[in-house]
Parts: sequence; C-alpha cells; structure tokens
Amino acid sequence: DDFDLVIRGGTVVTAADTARADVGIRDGRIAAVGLDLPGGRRTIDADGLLVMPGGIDSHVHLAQPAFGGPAMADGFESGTRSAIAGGNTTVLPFALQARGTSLREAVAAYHHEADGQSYCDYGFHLIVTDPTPAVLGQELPALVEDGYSSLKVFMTYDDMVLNDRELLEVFDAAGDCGALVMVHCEGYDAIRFMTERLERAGKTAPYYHAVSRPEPVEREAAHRAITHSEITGVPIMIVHVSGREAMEQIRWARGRGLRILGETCAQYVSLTADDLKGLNMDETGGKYVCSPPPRDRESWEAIWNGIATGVFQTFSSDHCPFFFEGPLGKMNPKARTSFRWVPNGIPGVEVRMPILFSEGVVKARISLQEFVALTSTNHARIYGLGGRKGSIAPGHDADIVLWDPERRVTISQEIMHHGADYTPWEGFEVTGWPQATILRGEVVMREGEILGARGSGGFLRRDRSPMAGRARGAFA
Ligand code: DUC
Ligand code: ZN
Ligand code: ZN
Ligand code: ZN
Repeated sequence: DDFDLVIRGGTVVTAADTARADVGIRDGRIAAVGLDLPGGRRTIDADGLLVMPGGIDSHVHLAQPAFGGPAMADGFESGTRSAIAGGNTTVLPFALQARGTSLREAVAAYHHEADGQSYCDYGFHLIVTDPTPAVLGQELPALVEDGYSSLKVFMTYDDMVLNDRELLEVFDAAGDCGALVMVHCEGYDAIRFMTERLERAGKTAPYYHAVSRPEPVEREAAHRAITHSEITGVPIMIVHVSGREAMEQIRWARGRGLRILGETCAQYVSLTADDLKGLNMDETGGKYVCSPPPRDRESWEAIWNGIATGVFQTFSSDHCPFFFEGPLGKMNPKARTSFRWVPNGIPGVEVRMPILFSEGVVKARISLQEFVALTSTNHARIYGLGGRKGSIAPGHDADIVLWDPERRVTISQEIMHHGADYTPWEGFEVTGWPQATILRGEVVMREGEILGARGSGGFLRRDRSPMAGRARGAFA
C-alpha cells in the first residue's frame, strides 16, 4: 500500500481550490492528496511548482486529410509528442467521415493512425459529412455507445458543409442518442460570395482570407445553428468563437434558456488579421490562415470578457498544422493563385496552455482555478471524461502537469515538438511553462525532453456528455 510516486511540496491547483499538498499516486491513479504523505517508491520535489491536471485539448486535428488540400503536418506520433511537451495528457482529435463512406470506416481509419503511435491519451469526435438515415439512425447511436460520444458538423467547406435540413437531422439524431454536437459556424454562401468578389478584384493574397469571412459571417451561422438547436431541443457547442459577434449570439441564446456551450482558442487572444498580411502582403501571411480568422485587438478584449463572464467553457488550440514550405505546404503553387486554396489551420497544441497562463493568469485576467477549468476540467466534464480525467482528486487518472509559473520562454520553432516547419507564435514571449508532464503516473516529458514511449497513450472510450441529449421544453 505504498505509493508508486509522491509529488511533494507543490501547490496543487484544481478548478475548485489551490492548496499546498502532496499527491500520492498508485497504479496510475491519484490515491491521496494530503499533507505530509508517507514516502513512495519515487518522489518528485515540486517545491515552487504548480501541480495541475494535465491539459485536455478537446479540439485538435491529427492525420486528417485536410480541408481539401495538402496532408497534415502532424500524425498522432508528432502531434501527441507536441501535446505532452505543452503540458497536455489527453487530446480529442476528429475522425472525419469522407462522403460516400460510413462513420465506422472513418473511425477504423483514424484508429489505424493513432493506436500504438500516441504519447498521450486520446478519444475521437466524429465529423459527420454524409448524414444518411443509416448513418444517423444506426451508426451514430452504436458509436456513441462505443465511446465516440461527440460529433462535429460544418456550415462551410465544399467537402463537409451541411445544409439546414441536414443540420436539423443531425441535431435531432444526436438528441435521440445523446451525442454532443459541435458546430463550425461560418456561412458557406456568404464566404463563396465574398471570395469570388475578392478574386475578381485581384485580391488573392493570404490576407484576403480574413476579409472573405468577416465576423458577420460567423455571427449569422451561429444564430442559425442556435435556431436549429432551439427547434430540435438539442444543445450544441459552438467551437472556435473568434470575437464579439458570435459571443453575443451565445449570450442571447442563454438568456432564452437555451443550452449553448462555447469554445474559444489561443489565436483569438493573441493573433490578428494583420498577421495575415505577412511581411508585406506576401505569402508569409499564409502562416496565419485559419478559420475563423483571427480578428483584432478589440476582439481579444471581447474574448477575455467572454472568458470572465462564462460565455466560454473551453479554451482549445484547434491545432490543425500544415507545412509552410514546399510543394505540399500552405503556400503550394495553387495556394499562391488565391487565398481560397491555402489550407485553413495552424499548429498550437504545444503553446495553448502557456499562452492562456501568460496572457490570462499572469496578466490577472483569470484565476488559477479558471485556468484549470478552461484547459482541463471543463473539457473532461463536457466530453464525457468526468471522474476520470481533469482533476487532482482520488480515483482520477494521475494525469498531471508540473508548471513553473515564473519560467520565461520565447516561443520559437526551434523548441517546438510538432511536425510543422514553423510556429505562428515565433518570438512571442510567455511567462509560465510546463516543467514536466505526467501521464497516468509516468513522467512522459521533463524540461522539454520526451521521456514517454510512443504508444503509451491509449484510446479513451468516453461516456455520454452530461450536457447532451434532449433539453426539456423543446418544440420537438
Ligand atoms: N475548422 C477547424 O475546426 N479547424 C481548422 C479549420 C476549420 O475550419
Ligand atoms: Zn498504416
Ligand atoms: Zn471548424
Ligand atoms: Zn478545428
């Protein structure tokens, strides 16, 4: 009944409390949190460090044939390596259904990529692009039962967009089987219209990506998704909210008693559309092309306000990495002809927690409790991992990040562990950095060095979300 590992003398932070305490770990789980715990077979001195739940990044893309363009820069090996280097112990990537194929085939393909390759634990959200009656009526309920308890739908992109009827059908089916619905809110028609108008005017540089999808495009789609949620009585999570306009829709919906959840990401408090101008309206702006695009500094303040007032439950990376250089990079020959061909997405899983800590906690915009809730606990609760992940409490997996709150780091490609050949945050200075990452009681990263074994991360069968299912008072 000895502990396998005792983390001694640190400051334990959960979404509820901060306390000086030791953490005793046995068989990969937290066995005790207390004062002066007896010795374990191994001891880590955490004096001066914060002892927090390992990060859970519930929005990352790995090995996903990407948005109609080049292959992704991260598969599960490099993507999860980058994740643990950034203090994370769980990621939730997507299993994308290709149209004309089944959800089961998608899940099998992504397991083939992930199983035995991952440095941290992982589960999958489904991306539904072909919502046939068989997919919604048979496959989806069976997959939810098997632990794939959330799905994402898109309101834009040729190869993924669903029309309103299809969105309603998916929401309704999700309500029946208790899947949590994540929605990419940007309107397809408006983007097409804006894109073609810009191209006709010769405005094809990466910067015009941001111009082609302004905030009203996101706001309109958010409103439409919320309306579909109300009509079907099915809660939704609006992902990657970029600014005030979509936030206001969430507030409005909550005021009506609707259960609408919100996610924002590091890029929406640290990058701007001006970054897409590159050095001089040149191709280097392509490094920042993601969707929705980053906005401006006033938007950052709006997002901080949304974080402080509970609009957002989760803070994710939307890690969606592409190479910059080369014929298969973001600025591939076709992408140079127009922003419309630049693959949308940026690598961020490794810097999500440092950016939120530095910009949020260090600058006194959020508390340590909010930091833990936004980076870990809420992700676990919302996505069906409550009681297992996301807290430092007896019975939970011993997934822990030892955080040095004073360490100053200048983010650069040189210190990243991802597969991409650049980071959009090159030169960005942060205070606070993960000193070690512990996955189910094993130190898998220390001082930037990867100590875990490839394949030590396992698949997580997730429970149904407590937020999902049919809300009472629905029209349906
Ligand atoms: N949506 C995402 O969630 N990630 C990258 C690009 C996109 O459109
Ligand atoms: Zn293979
Ligand atoms: Zn999206
Ligand atoms: Zn995404």
